[in-house]
Amino acid sequence: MTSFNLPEWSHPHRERVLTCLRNAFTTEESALHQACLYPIETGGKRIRPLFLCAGLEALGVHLTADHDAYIAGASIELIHTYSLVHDDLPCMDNDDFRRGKPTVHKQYNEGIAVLVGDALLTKAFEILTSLKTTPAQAVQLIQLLGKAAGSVGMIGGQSLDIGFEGTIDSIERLTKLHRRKTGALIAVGLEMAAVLGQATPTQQEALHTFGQQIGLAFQLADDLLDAEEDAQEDGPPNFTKLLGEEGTKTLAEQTMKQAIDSITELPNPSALLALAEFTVRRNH
Ligand code: GRG
Repeated sequence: MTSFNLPEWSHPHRERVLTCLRNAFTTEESALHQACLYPIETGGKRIRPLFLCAGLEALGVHLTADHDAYIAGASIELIHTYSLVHDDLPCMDNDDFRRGKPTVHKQYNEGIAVLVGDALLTKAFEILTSLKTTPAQAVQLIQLLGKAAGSVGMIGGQSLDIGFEGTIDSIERLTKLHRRKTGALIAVGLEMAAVLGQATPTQQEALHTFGQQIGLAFQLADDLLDAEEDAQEDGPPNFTKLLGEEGTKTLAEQTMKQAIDSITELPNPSALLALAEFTVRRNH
């Protein structure tokens, strides 16, 4: 276990990302913007932007308060937030509460929840056009986010999850599902860090491997947290149903170790290592 103080390290990064998220919806006062701020203000771990920040630090980049990392991190968090808003809708998971508060369609109504999700999604790409980086790098980031959020990323994973591509009856198919549904949006932070931090090809490869493995490890840990609840459901299989709790725990630790092993040679990997451990051993 590392002695790195993750809460202390995270605090300023989370605050700066939150400022970018708020700025995105305070340009004009409207009822819709108020509704968009509702799921933003209910919090969450902001782990996806934190991976981006830690990835940049791993490359030796010092993050000043106005660094592009925060807008790029906010763009990932906007996609994540929209996915939760839409996933909670009655036509998907039909959840009444998220983070201890009424879901957006309960607080407002279903139509507004669809619009809030759409507005968060489109805002993610809009804010990426305001980066200080070169246009070529901005285009690269937009492309990475589009791929991670879309049909070969998060949405592709959701399509597998709701059974649109056939039954999920093996570890291979379940792994593919989660690499897309959950992993892609975590991995993209590391890919963005490589672009913003002008990583060498070797460093790019290290961050890519780390992102792939930690994205999967995040979902393995999530399945373990949900194991009790899921055991009673008839829903689609998950890792604990296919591998058992001990098997899932072992795979999560192995996957985390593969992630960690890939980045130890980077100039300053401490925050990334601490985030990797938190990802797998968290209790929320
Ligand atoms: C667009 C409808 C639609 C679905 C896309 C990502 C997704 C598919 C749905 C969201 C629901 C879900 C259970 C996703 C799995 C990933 C996951 C564990 C999300 C929770 O992420 P955390 O733990 O949440 O980072 P916080 O609350 O901390 O932000």
